[in-house]
Amino acid sequence: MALKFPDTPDFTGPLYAPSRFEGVVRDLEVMGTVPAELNGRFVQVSPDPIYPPMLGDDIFFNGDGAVTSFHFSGGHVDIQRRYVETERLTRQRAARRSLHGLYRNPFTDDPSVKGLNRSTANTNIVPFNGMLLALKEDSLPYAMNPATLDTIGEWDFGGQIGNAPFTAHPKFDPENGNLLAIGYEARGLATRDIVYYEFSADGKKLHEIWIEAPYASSVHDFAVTPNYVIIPVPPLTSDRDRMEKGGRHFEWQADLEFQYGVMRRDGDGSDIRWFTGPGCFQAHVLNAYEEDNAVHIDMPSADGNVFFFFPEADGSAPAPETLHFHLARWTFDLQSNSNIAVHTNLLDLPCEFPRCDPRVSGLPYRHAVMLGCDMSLYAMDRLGPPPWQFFNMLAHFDVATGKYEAWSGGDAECFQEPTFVPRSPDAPEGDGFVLALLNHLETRTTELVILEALDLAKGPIARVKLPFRLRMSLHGNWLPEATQAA
Ligand code: V55
Ligand code: FE
Repeated sequence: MALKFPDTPDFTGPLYAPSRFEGVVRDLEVMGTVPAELNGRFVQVSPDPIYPPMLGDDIFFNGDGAVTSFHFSGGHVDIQRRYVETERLTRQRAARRSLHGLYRNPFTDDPSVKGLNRSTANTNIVPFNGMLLALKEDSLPYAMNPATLDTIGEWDFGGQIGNAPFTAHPKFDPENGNLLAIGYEARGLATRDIVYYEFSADGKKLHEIWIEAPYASSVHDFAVTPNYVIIPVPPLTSDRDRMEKGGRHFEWQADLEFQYGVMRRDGDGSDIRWFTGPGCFQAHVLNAYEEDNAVHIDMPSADGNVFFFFPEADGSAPAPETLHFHLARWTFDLQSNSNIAVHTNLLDLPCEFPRCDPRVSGLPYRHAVMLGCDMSLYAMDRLGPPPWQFFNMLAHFDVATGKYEAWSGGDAECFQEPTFVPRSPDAPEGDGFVLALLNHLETRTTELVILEALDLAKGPIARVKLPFRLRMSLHGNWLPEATQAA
């Protein structure tokens, strides 16, 4: 029987051809020196389809979650890769084929998986209370063992929450390690309901707030400051009727404004205020903080729909190379009666996958690490147009001075999301290391590069060579040794 992935951009080439393997390699090759301070695990997750798509083609966001874990100890690095054993994957393995249809459209699934958990657990993986939580924003988390990557199972916090979807971008309160999360479409497909939760570091639910967004849309990320929760609602809407007719989960609606909900973190949601800004595209939050009677949120922003696979109703989407990106700050003045989100352009350069020092999450901050893109450094003549989500710069941005410093991995290379690791628990903000996967497009190989966050231009202090290529991934995190389960 033939088993073949499609010859489409989402399944071919040096960045998107599926990797699909699981395994362990001890003592990876290292060029340079892995800093002795790095003891722990760098864990990240990639959508990596295990079977060809049931409907002939599919989007990157619909692949099965494959977790890659780099274990650092005493300058040595081991790697382990395993799939999250979701219900979806278990069913596929038994049938030896894909059983799910369109991205987040259960009406297009094979009848044999009707009503089962659809999570791919493919978007982010975070440490929590001795476990890893593998996250997809349409479902509850899947818990995994951080040391073995064994899947423990769907995680509803020991029955403390219902079955509502759980964000792939939870936050940690740097004050106490509390886990802060939202779920959207929280009362069913395409509902406007959003739930906010706060859990203690040892797993007890401390607070729960329910609100309704102005419209049902993709709330991919959010922010929490000491007193406020900020919920960005983009003009990327969902519609149950469309799904029932076999259509897409999300559709870009160019006529809508961007909405930002701001509510007290200790309240019941009745105080929520909706601020509006121009209908731009924003997915990820760099950071947010309070200043006097205002709240700021900093987000990479584009002037049109980046997700061309969720086009407008007429099927249109701008060509990716025509979009203009910048780092936006949106300010919400809580004293004023105005509901306008006030815009500041922090950095007029393309950027995505932004990270701050986790110790200043929700607090005034200075240092940002992110990916950038400089097409003039890319060998277009040799390689042709770049793959989607092509970022060839690893960048540090000083929010206080506006200084931007970046390292290019080469003219045929691109990065996956960077992670910042503080040099030590009490090192100054921003003082530490940046870890990022670097894909070599021409040789189809992958390295993990390690740089000094405050001297990126110097290039890697260590390159960890992988004896295989890793597919493009989404998000990951650093787990210091001390936080790990026995
Ligand atoms: C994103 C990714 C997703 C998803 C929704 O990067 C939004 C944004 C990997 O899946 O389901
Ligand atoms: Fe994301």
